[in-house]
Amino acid sequence: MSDSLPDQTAVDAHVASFERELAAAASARDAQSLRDRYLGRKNSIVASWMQQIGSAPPDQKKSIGRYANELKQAIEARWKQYEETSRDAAPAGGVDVTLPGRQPILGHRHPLTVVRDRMEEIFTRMGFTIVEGPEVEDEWHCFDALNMPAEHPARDMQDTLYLATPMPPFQAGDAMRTMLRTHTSSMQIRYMQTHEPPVRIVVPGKVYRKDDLDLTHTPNFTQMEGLVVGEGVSLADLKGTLLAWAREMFGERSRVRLRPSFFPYTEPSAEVDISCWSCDGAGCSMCKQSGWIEILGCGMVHPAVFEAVGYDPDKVSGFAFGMGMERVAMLKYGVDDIRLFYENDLRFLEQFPL
Ligand code: 2NL
Repeated sequence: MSDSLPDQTAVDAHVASFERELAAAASARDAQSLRDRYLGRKNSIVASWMQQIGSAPPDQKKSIGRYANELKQAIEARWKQYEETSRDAAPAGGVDVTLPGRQPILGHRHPLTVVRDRMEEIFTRMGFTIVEGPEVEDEWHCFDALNMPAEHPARDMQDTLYLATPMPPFQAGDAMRTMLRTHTSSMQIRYMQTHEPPVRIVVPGKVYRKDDLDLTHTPNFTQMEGLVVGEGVSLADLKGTLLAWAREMFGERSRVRLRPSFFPYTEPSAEVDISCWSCDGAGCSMCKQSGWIEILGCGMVHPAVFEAVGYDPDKVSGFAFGMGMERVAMLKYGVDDIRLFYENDLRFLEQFPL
């Protein structure tokens, strides 16, 4: 058709076929080469019409020039329209620099980190210092200093993960074995060895026990223990501290109750229940109709522990408590399987607050 004589019929026919082909273009690249076939500087239909002006008889030059310009403007107008609509539709293979940037996928705190951060915030406001310590320990800091003598069942190979390679200063064959700490209490011992009372610390961190996996056990879990030592520190201080924590963590209507229990490192010892935040103590499926939820263990520091670290049990007293943060997170968020915290499944992890 580029050979046909430029006239109104030829202009209309070219515009119509340009429109048809442009509508059928499969990609931005196809559309661009179509445009070049009609409007390009060389070998295009418009270019060949422009060339014909030069070789045409003088009386036809003007009308050929008019039709060539009319064709050029009509194709340009349709091309401009196409560019404007395809910008909104983001053509395949095209990059539109005017579009807003892609939202990067932001990371997300792990639910155990959410709970730990909240706990640290609460205890910091109550005047506690956050202390961390080694996960690889010796038996003295983990057991002996905590009033757990050699024959204590927790020291059994069945329950504790011992390391084959002793850490300095211990040597192979020494009575003192190297182990993964079974609670963070070993760090409270280290802290008392290096600090005089008063003491007010919380120690969060990973602990290890030789447990098999099930709904409520993993071989490592995250603990937070607290320790307060000073002159005249009482059981009332312990209960008041835990009540203040519970009201921050589970709501201001929370009440706490202590039930007698046993730990070698505290005397007296207690299990702590919090009034059910789901039914406010009336009884529901969450608290198994009891109105109370067991959450942690605590007690007054045993005099033997003070003697081990060089404190005088006649001068100072103190309380301690410990809890599993997985348990706190499971209760707070209604998670029924502890293993979910360690499987790194995004469908689980993305359900928690940022
Ligand atoms: C629990 C119970 C507890 C302690 C931890 C402690 C530490 C020192 C002295 C005395 Cl240095 N006690 N810690 C006391 C009572 C309970 O933890 O259920 N933990 C997961």
